Amino acid sequence: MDDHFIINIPNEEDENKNPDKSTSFGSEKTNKSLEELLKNQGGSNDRFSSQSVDSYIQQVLRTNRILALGVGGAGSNATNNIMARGGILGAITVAINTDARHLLSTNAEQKVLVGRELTNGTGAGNDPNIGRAAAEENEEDIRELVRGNDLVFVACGLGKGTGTGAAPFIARIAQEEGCLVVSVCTLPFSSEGQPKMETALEGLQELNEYSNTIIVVPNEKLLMYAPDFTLWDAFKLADDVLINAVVGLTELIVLPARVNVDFADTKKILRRSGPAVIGVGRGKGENRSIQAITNALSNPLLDVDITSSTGALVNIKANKNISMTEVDTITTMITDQIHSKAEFVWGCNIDESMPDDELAVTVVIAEVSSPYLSKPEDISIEALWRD
Ligand SMILES: Nc1nc2c(ncn2[C@@H]2O[C@H](COP(=O)(O)OP(=O)(O)OP(=O)(O)O)[C@@H](O)[C@H]2O)c(=O)[nH]1
Ligand SMILES: [Mg+2]
Repeated sequence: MDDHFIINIPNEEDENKNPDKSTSFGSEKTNKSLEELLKNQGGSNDRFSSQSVDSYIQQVLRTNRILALGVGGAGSNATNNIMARGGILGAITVAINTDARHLLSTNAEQKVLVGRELTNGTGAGNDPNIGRAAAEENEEDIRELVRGNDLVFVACGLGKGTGTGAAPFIARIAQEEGCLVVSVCTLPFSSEGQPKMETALEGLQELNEYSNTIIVVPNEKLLMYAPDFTLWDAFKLADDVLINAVVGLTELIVLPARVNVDFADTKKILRRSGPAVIGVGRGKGENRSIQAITNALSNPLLDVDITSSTGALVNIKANKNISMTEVDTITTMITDQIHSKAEFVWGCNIDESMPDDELAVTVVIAEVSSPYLSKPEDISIEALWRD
């Protein structure tokens, strides 16, 4: 995945547009304050703090004004996994949690401990009301964090306290601050019990309300996909989907393209409210275009009906040898499947580092119908887990 990342040198104008926030939310200083908190719970009155992780990378990240927020335990783990792959050059990762111990072990570039007064750094204890109240306690910090960003990803696992309660509140604040909000969330395994799924579905409705676009990853589907996986492997697979959504969309915006999908195009599609799917696929050899788009569209985790979609974005990445016929094959395979009047934007990155015979496709299909976002009274949890 490394070849997906590029470095943009920020210019002065961009610098001014997005002042350095590393002094407020940087990981290193936050870690120190978390350590103090854990040593002496409630003792110090330090707020979350800051330090630059790497000034050059921070500059790069500031240029694009994209934040990837991981909320709660699962969300923070997703930011860890992003960092383990080298981060996303184009977005800043931020972990937000009520759980000080977990936050301390997180490698996100910035961190925010929320609800310190309320929970004293001990987590939201499965209660979304505590999660929401914790985020409310730090409303001004959250506003400061998101202000001036164009696009904010909100990633979380729904079903417990912090992610379920705090993520919708954070999404609302980001929208109020004028950011485009794309949420990516998981739903619990059936083995976690029906009450968790009920909590998750309530949180999902609320999160959807404050997100321009929402991508739902149903954990239970992972087991159908890979029944012999350990829990750890299954979580990692869900994390991959979360990460692909964040990285894939960031790339669509920040990679320089021969035929450019710019942020305005992306916004036009993502501004629509509702569930979306994102697929990433690669192809090799003679049929690389068909292979790449088939792989991108056939991820079993992205379990929704796309025929009613009214907007799609596709970004194609290949070496200079890509032909017009290949572009046509890819775009036609998408437009054939979505609504005939759908708005459709495609772009093409010429990437010299791609092997000659390979091609990669990222596709975002907006406004799809999702069974998880039906009216609550029409949802049967058993059917969702069974089907
Ligand atoms: N993909 C993925 N899902 C996870 C992971 N950890 C937990 N989950 C899922 O996310 C849901 C919420 O768990 P957490 O994120 O740990 O909960 P939280 O938001 O921190 O809430 P509290 O701990 O109650 O404050 C769980 O019910 C699981 O379904 C993870 O590492 N990866
Ligand atoms: Mg937690």
